[in-house]
Amino acid sequence: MTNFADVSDRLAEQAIELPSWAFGNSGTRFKVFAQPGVPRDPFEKIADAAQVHKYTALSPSVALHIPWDKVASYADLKKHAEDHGVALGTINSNTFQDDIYKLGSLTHSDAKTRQTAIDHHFECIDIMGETGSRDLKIWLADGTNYPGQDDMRGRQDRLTDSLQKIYERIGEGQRLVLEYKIFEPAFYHMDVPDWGTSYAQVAALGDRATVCLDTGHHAPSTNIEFIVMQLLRLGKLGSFDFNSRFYADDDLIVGAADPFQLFRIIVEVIRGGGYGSDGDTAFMLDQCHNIEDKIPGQIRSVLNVQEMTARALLVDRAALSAAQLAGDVLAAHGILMDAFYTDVRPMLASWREERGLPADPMAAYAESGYAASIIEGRVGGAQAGWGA
Ligand code: RM4
Ligand code: MN
Repeated sequence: MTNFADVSDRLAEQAIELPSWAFGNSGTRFKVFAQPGVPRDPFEKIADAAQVHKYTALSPSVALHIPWDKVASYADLKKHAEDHGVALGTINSNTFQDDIYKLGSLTHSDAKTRQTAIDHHFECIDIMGETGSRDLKIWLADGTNYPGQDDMRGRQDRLTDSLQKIYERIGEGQRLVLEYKIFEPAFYHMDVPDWGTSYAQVAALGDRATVCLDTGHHAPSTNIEFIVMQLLRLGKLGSFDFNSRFYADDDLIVGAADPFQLFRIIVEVIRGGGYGSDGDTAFMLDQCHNIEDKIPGQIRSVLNVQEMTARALLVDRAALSAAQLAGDVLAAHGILMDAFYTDVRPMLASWREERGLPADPMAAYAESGYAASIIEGRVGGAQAGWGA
């Protein structure tokens, strides 16, 4: 197997973007449990996200969701982020919470409604100019609940047209990233349900349009690493939304439900040239911490990604290729499993210490007193959550 020492520099290339919304209150359609100390505005969300980076050096940027993270001055928010040692990252659009979008946004049959949704994306692109963000990420809730409700073909054609208009505004050095999701909130059909649809749409746009793969957005038992391989092969894997799931879009801590799947995905990212300085596939989290504390929830998540990345980097590629070419099924499988079963936690603890980081970021955060300080300090105002 590859030595840990040989991969330690590659681990330093890791950057995992955090979602601002992971720090606000969230829940299910049954209940949102408020937590004391939760941020009341985007500035406080950034401050919390910076804590994750402080203890792990893994999360140098924070994604914003518009309008949830609307502020009077994005220059001030950018400066605030930089003062806290992080940058502002992907801008996520939101056309899933306004009444006018009940029957769709970019796919809506009414041209005025479509234009309102397109204008929202123009606003997001303007914000990207101010925040210095590279990516506009689009996830659409568009779809139908009943067979016959609307013309799926017409909706797809309108989507192409709307995306084209948005893409024309995307600047040099910026990207449009289109996320897919199999179902929810629409239950009969989604207008962007799978990677193939997302790929077809972004391929028609051009080089600066790519696909976002959210690991919670597939049917159970989908071979996600195959999709990773294919999109990288096609040069279209723009980003990941990492989270884990037992059933549907559970948005649980990355690697909690199936660490082996996370390993297999990262193996393919590395194989396909999407990791670190090899490529430009962005690693992001898209999670909600409904019952656990949010900052440690995010620390745990980035550490899980780092752990599986370390194991994936340990795969002896040369030996694996040789075994594959020789048709040695069991040897090839064994080489992969040797890396997966390696407990890299002690090595990563030393790796952190060598870089002036705490060996145990979870413990260091717990001992820091930050949680008590935000509970004490953030009184009054309205806590952030979905829709705020
Ligand atoms: C969606 C999708 C998007 C995220 C929203 C909050 O299910 O995963 O990426 O922005 O949720
Ligand atoms: Mn997502």
